[in-house]
Amino acid sequence: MTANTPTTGDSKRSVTGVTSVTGVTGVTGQRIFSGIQPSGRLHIGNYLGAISQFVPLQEEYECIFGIVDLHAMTQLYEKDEMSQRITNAAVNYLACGLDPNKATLMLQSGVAEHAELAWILSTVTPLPWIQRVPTFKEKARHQPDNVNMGLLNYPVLMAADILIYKSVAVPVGEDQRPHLELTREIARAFNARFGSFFPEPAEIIGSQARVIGLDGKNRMSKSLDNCIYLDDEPDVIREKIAKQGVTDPARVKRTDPGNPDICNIFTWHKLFSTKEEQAYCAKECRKAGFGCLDCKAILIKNILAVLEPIQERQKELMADLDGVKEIIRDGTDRARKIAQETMKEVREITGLTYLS
Ligand code: AQP
Repeated sequence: MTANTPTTGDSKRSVTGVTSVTGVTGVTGQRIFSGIQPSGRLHIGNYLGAISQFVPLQEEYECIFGIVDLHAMTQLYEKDEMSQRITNAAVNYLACGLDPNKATLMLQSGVAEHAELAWILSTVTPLPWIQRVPTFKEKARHQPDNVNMGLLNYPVLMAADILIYKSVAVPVGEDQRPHLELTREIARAFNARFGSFFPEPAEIIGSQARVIGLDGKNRMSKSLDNCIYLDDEPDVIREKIAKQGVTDPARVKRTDPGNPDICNIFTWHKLFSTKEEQAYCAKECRKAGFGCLDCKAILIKNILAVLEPIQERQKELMADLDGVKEIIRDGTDRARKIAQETMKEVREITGLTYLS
């Protein structure tokens, strides 16, 4: 992505293992689901790794994009914060280009069938499959005082989010790959036990599937203090990048030549700057022709250029929060109808029909 192209275009997106999805245009009935948990404000990792992929997909597929608040409950939060976070996710989905006339934007807790299907899927999921998921181990490490059953069940609920819409593919960042693999395994286990029913969803992994945070080592993540948020003010972004943005650790003095290959700021240049700017920064860095702050100034300009139209749109949406809520309510109602149809079938094929 360069400063002039605020979304990842088709040419940059590489689609993994989904021949039925790549290059197919105007196909109806091919449904895609993806979600973002409102566990904090959305950041440029969520944008580059997920939302920027969603925007072109809504032109070709029947897309359902969720704000998956039940997932966010696996972390501690203040009750009054949840609505604010849901608003932030909804506003950012829309500000980044999701069109409610093309895609369905829904709230997970508004469709109770997600949790119902998750329970049924958990009964065909062997415990060792869940215990080996790397994200569970990572989360347990990050929140040792709150290793709850929800964390363990997270991938099963995610499988339900996807399968309840019989989705054929799921656009996600790299960290979600093990969850998608598990979703396919769970679909296979269900189909093996009750007969062929769920499609095995493919993953759509973009070219910017793992954006590293300001700390230069961890994936940018809401629960780590290493994010540029989509609604950070320009001055905040300038200060964060200037003060917290980790560069080549071996470049101590302005006169030391640097190595862009091990500099996270240079990794970000690859996401936001033109090829010419990248070449210029690499050259000046290697010969100590300029300092890290000069290099960062070019990056800051480009990040701000990408965020400017998004932030303008955020302001318009924030001025009409009733309108935003209506969009989510409509989308949730639409999603619920599909989910209820699926659950009716699931109840039939699993024998849960005694009262019907
Ligand atoms: N750093 C990232 N680079 C690329 N893609 C990313 N995604 C998240 N972080 C990055 C993708 O964004 C989508 C929504 O993710 P999520 O918010 O539901 O959950 P997450 O992956 O756990 O994101 P966070 O920020 O790390 O949240 P916390 O800290 O609450 O766990 C997914 O497609 C994800 O791949």
